[in-house]
Amino acid sequence: MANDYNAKDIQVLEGLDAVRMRPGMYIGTTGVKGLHHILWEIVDNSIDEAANGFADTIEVVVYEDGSASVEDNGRGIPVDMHPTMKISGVEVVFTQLHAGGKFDSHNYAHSGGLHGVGASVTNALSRWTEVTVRKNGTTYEAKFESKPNEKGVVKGGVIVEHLTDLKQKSKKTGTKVRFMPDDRIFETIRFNDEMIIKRLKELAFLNKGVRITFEDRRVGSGDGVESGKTEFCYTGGLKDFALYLNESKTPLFPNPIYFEGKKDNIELEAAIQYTDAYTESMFSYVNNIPTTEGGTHETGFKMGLTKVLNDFARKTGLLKDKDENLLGDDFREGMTAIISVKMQNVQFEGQTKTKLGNTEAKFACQQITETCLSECLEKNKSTTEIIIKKALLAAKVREATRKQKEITRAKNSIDSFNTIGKLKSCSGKKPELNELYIVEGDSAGGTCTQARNRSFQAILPLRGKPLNAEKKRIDQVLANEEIKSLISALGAGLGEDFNVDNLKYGKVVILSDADQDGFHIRCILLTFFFRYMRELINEGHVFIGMPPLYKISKKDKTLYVYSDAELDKARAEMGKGFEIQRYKGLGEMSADQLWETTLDPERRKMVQVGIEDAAEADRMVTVLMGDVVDQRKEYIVKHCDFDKEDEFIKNVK
Ligand code: TTJ
Repeated sequence: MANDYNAKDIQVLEGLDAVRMRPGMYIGTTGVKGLHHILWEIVDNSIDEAANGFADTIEVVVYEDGSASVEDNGRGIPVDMHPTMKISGVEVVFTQLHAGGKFDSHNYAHSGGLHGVGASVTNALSRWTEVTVRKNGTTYEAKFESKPNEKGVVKGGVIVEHLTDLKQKSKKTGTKVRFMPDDRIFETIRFNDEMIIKRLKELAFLNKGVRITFEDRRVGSGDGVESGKTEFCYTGGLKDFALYLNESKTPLFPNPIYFEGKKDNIELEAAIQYTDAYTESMFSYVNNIPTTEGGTHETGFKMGLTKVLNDFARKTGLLKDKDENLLGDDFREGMTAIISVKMQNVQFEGQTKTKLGNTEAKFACQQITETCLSECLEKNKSTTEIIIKKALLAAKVREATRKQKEITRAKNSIDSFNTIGKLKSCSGKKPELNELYIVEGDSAGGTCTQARNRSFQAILPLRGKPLNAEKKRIDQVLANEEIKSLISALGAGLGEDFNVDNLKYGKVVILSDADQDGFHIRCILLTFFFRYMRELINEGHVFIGMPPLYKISKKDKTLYVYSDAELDKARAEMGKGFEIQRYKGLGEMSADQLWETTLDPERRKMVQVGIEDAAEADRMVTVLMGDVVDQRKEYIVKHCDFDKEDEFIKNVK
């Protein structure tokens, strides 16, 4: 029983020095991501308490000194003595690795996967940690510090003040933890408002009714977020999440479908809304962790959805006896769906360990979806009809485009890739070492072809603009010559059929001019990859080539400058008497210069494209590439900071 939980239930496994020795093993990196990871470790505990119905408010604060705190109004961490360790429950939680009760399945229904290394990891990697617990009508406090011992070795998270009863009467209950990340461990200890807000908002969607607040008390924090308190609380949970994701799309019905159910100790919660879009936007979570690569829960949900909708289509006569069942793809065109699964013993697989592997989740999610979704659809006949009619149309188009696809596929297999369109192929036989440069225009393409190293660099010049995939259905996308040559050059198929294993190039580099047109082409290509070849981005194959903006030269010295922010630095470095040349386009460079500055792996600069947050990226692509102009303007004004680009521009070998 959850209420009998006390200090003796907390399992003990390991000491904290291991964490300081190898932080990467516990939090992945000591960069900005790792810094936030130790905050999420703390937040997760409060979320668990809320998910179990014992807390409804979580407050996160970043202070002037750079420390952060998390406070909830739950039952408070146990304060009684641990029977064998002779320290309080609080001290066990913060000084023993893996302690926290989360790993003891009878107390908490769910255990974290990626997170869930425990609050002790946060303590180990902090300069100091202060814990305040309110319960039993009083207030308790404990303090920990990381500092050098007699031998000069820094010991992490050492108890400096045992849990003490402050004898402050309090009717409230709850836990507050404030910690100062250790700058001897992390590359940066500056918390990022934008990252925190993004995750807290997501957690608020995933845990309906929980009020989560954030306050940055640093002066002029300048993270692009206005100061003051931000509050998230969504009584609709995933339903509100779906509405949020579809804000700049056109929904086909106002009220998202929502259901939750449980089977074999696996809980599934789902929200579904359809829009007039042509692509599918599906997001899944397991124990509040995003599963970007999908997995068994998604598969089960999709199978259930397809089955239920096909059954309804037959029952209502929209599908006749002679007709074949519609495909899952047909039912998912224009679908925005979020599913959230809570379960134990999660196993993550895949390239980035964000794919659920548990086979039992497939069956459970399929069953729950079949039962609950058919109930929802039964109650909302008009919504059901809208969905099925949209799917019927999608199937019709699919049939019509099948031929088109076949042509593309045939082209893929017949043409050896040095004869496709305008592609200037390379001679290397190892795809992973080969690079495809997508270049704007025939003239720049020609210079690149002269400049490149033929053994591993292929050039694909694009004539004019490729098509904006956001505004078109797949058949129209496929009819576009530029896109067709791109698909066949990459050789890995498209959409559902995309298979990254068949990719002919390890790096796909977009090389366009640093002007309006060039940016537009870059956006169009990224949108296409995002909608139809997402794995290409997820697995890190996509890069943006960075030709220099300026050449600064003196008699004996030449500097190439890749951003406006860098220009002042370069000027200072040159001293007096230099010449600046601004490159307006790739076409202005000679083949030699292009090789030196942009193509040579030893010297070139590129930006690797990644997707941090697929849900947010989806919204953003719709805002930026879709039809609603006002929203786009607002977004660009709010979010564009071109100086920031600098930190992403790196040499990539
Ligand atoms: C466990 O069962 C007895 C009553 O308290 C339960 C518990 O530990 N609740 C709890 C822990 N609520 N909040 C926390 C918590 C909050 C923060 C901010 C940090 C940590 C490590 C735990």
